[in-house]
Amino acid sequence: MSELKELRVSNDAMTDPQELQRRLDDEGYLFFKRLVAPEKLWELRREMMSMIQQVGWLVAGADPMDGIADLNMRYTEGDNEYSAGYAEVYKIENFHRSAHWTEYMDIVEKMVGQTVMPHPQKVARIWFPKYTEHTTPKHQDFVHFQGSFENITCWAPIGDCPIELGGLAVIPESHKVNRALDHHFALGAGGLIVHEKEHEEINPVWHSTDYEAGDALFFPALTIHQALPNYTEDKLRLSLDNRYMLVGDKVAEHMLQPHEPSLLTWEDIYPHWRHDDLKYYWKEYDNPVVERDLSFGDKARVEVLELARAGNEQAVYALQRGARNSPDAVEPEVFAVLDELGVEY
Ligand SMILES: O=C(O)CCC(=O)C(=O)O
Ligand SMILES: [Fe+2]
Repeated sequence: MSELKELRVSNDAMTDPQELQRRLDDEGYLFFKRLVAPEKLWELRREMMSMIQQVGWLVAGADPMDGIADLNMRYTEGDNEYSAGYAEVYKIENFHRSAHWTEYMDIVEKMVGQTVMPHPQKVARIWFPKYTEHTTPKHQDFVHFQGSFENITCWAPIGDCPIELGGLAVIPESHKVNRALDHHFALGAGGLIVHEKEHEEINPVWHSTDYEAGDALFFPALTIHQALPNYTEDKLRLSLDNRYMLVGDKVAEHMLQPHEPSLLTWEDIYPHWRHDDLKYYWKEYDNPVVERDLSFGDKARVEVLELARAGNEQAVYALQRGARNSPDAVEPEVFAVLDELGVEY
């Protein structure tokens, strides 16, 4: 990325819903400094990082708040080892509850001018340093989370997140393409990348910032964004990315389930909670559930095979990882290509 510009801060418009709606329509994102009291994020960080230390991903004996990664353990979504650790973090009640904090809910309601609710599926990202080829690639959230273009993503670091720790970057106004764009295979989280330069109507100027605890970035489902690489020597990046939907709007079936890399069901999660109010809270709402559109992933699965055959290293790695981690779920062709290439798995 050649140059990063600063995100525009919208705290000045926080009490002016019409201005928020205008900026969201016009710029395709809203960014707030200290939307939530930092202490709330620090408390959540202590709980989540302590669990991350317990699963062995942080240096033993160090203060968990510092998030110092054990560099022998570098995992990402798609690795079984990632799933094992993520599952423990995913059971934390306060992590799920944070998406329901009134600070987030109120501001989303103001920016869309309607009643909203968080998707049942909550997402945390635990990003290892020196693992930059797995960074979340450029994409539109619609290809993953689907349901409705009206969904709003909230990305928030759990702690401070300076540029080098790998926060989120967006292309302002990219939502104006007004459609889900073609995405291609990529190695990073989510596995799908969009090439913004293929679309003349997009001005590919990336914006980000040195995030601080309590800051929050919001954007609709079509805004192109990516994570920046975690270039730190040894620090884990910990962040929330949750999605809000209009009450009564469509929701894709998979968003009613826990985030897939956790490999958990709600029945695995709920026994670890102290309160009942958020268990199956969405069942009180009458949101039409729509089938998941598998075409985005299917297209990338064809592409990755072609790329691997042509010797693309990232594609070969992706196939190898699939064959190793979920041998029962991958197509026979994956094994055929790996065998053809003489690659072990
Ligand atoms: O945090 C990341 O690495 C990815 C976040 C993202 O794509 C999102 O918030 O939608
Ligand atoms: Fe995203």
